[in-house]
Amino acid sequence: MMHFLSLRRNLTLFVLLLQKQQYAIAFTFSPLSSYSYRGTLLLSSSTSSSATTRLHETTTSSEAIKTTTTIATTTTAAPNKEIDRRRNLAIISHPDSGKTTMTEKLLLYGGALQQAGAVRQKAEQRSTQSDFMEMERERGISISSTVMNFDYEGYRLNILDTPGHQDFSEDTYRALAAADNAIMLLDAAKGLETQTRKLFEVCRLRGLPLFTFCNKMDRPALSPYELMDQIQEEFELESYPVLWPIGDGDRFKGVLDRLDNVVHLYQKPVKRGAKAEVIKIPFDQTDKLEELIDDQELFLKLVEDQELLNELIEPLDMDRVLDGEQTPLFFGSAQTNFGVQLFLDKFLIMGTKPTPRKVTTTVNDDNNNNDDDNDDDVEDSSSSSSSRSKNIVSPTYEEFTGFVFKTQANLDPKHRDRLAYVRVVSGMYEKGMKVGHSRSKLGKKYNLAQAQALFGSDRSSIDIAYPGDVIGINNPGMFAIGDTLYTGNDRIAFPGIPSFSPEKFCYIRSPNPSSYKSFRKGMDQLLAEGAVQALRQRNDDGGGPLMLAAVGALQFEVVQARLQNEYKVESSMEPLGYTLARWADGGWDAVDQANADGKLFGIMIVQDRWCRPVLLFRNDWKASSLTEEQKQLQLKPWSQPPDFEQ
Ligand SMILES: Nc1nc2c(ncn2[C@@H]2O[C@H](COP(=O)(O)OP(=O)(O)OP(=O)(O)O)[C@@H](O)[C@H]2O)c(=O)[nH]1
Ligand SMILES: [Mg+2]
Repeated sequence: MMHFLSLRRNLTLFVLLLQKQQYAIAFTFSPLSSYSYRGTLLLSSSTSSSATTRLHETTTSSEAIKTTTTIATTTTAAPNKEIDRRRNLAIISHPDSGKTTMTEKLLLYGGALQQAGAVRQKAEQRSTQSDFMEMERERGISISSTVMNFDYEGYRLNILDTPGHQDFSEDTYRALAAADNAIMLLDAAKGLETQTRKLFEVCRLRGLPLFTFCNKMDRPALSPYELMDQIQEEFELESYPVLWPIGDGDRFKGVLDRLDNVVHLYQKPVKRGAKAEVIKIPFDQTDKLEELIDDQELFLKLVEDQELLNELIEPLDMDRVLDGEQTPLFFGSAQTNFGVQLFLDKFLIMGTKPTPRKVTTTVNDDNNNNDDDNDDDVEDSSSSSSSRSKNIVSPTYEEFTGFVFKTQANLDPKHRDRLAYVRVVSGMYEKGMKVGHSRSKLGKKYNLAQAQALFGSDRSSIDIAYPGDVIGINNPGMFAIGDTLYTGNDRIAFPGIPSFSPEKFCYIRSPNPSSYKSFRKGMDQLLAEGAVQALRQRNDDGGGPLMLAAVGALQFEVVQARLQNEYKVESSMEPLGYTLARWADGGWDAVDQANADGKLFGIMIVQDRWCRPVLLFRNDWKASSLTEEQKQLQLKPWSQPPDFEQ
């Protein structure tokens, strides 16, 4: 109970922070094919224009955004056709709902894999592309988010498979920062679960259009109506069933595609990891359909359901999907491949292309600060050449901009390299380009010698990348989560990616002095990745005991396992009885004063990596009363790295 409450609290804090950052919620649509439903044109190019009109409204509704500056550039914008064909998708859910399995099947149907691997492998079966860490394979859970880029049917997809476990929520939230669309997987037997609820809140705050896939229909499932009710009641989100299931468990026969009015009946794949055999039949060929379904009860139920849904369900309206009022709903079974390809094909058409992003800071590198008097209003950031306002960067902005949302070492243990995952927001990445860095001194440039397309732990070199892409770049150490990279004269910073407030604390030591150097190297790397946070005693410049802080205890286990596997060092941990951290934004003077007044009795005073004061508490009550009584401490539950290097 305690744990649940503290997780709720953590989420609430995160939500507040997101609200504070006011992420841009603005979308663009590419022209869509015209599905019709009961005479209503649902996904037509008129949807496209209304979506862009709304973008205009969004961008001009805020005073801050009204003032814009068009800047002279020498570089070229990304071609519209490249932006239009990009789709990226984060897969989220409660643990074990099948995200990694779904990702693997999307790769299979997307033609990126010949044979799908399994999360828990049986003899001779290959493992999945996204769970490649040793600990992930051993435990059958995802620990870290993974990116997979591939081309399919003329589209370029970037899929982000995220961990479901609450202890790794920070990593999942970072991946969501890089996504333009999200798919929420539900275990059809369980419906909405704790972690689904939390992740849904984050998607809503980030304004991500949400697709829903009820998975594991090959097992006994809740009724589809009940699943729709849960989504409606808890999320105030109306579902539009795009695929409707025919039976469940052993009697799961297939799905009705309600947009095309075609039934897809599946056979289990003969070969492990291969695609499923499918028979397609138009819904109105009733005699044939009845014969093929070969189950009188299921056939009659399907006919009844189809009529009922057509009568009761509002038409699919992509504007409402963008507004978080409606979710396209799918049913299937990732493990047996049912419904996966249908989802993929529909998503390419319905998903949004790369969206504009809000900028929190811009500084002109030439000290030629932008003059608001010269400003022009943004017309339509998606198509106009004036594609950067002071506060919004559109994919069509001429300069390259992107942000780091994840860093990871030892993706390839042989090379021991460090990679920063960059989401490209605008312009083009070109091999060897020089970029500015949001936290570095003005005018300092870094050479991006070689970027990589990512495919789990596999990589391939690329010379060019476009908005929407997630690329890996070599990280000599200075690129951290939340950093912005850019070309052009204006220094740009996208909103930082906040850390969570830690609730577990321990000391970590190297028991073996001879391996201390490797221990230190491994720890430095894992801290740079944000696998855990580090705290130290005040004024400790690195020689004293190292304290780790995490959202969940599993993060500590991952640190120990990775030190062992990747750096070959033992480590010992000593848990600490603190349960809450507060950053004292009032600074050291305020902390010293409160301490001198005897107000910090029983509270541990430490510093974070930027030497800022942090107080550790044993209970919520003490933290709340101190926050109230000692306002000059300005206690805050999270840390945000400073925007620019001091
Ligand atoms: N019966 C059935 N099992 C499935 C299906 N999809 C996934 N599974 C199984 O469910 C278990 C969890 O699947 P994963 O793909 O690892 O789930 P996940 O959501 O990625 O889990 P985490 O990343 O750890 O949160 C595995 O044993 C899968 O084989 C399905 O459609 N039907
Ligand atoms: Mg997984």
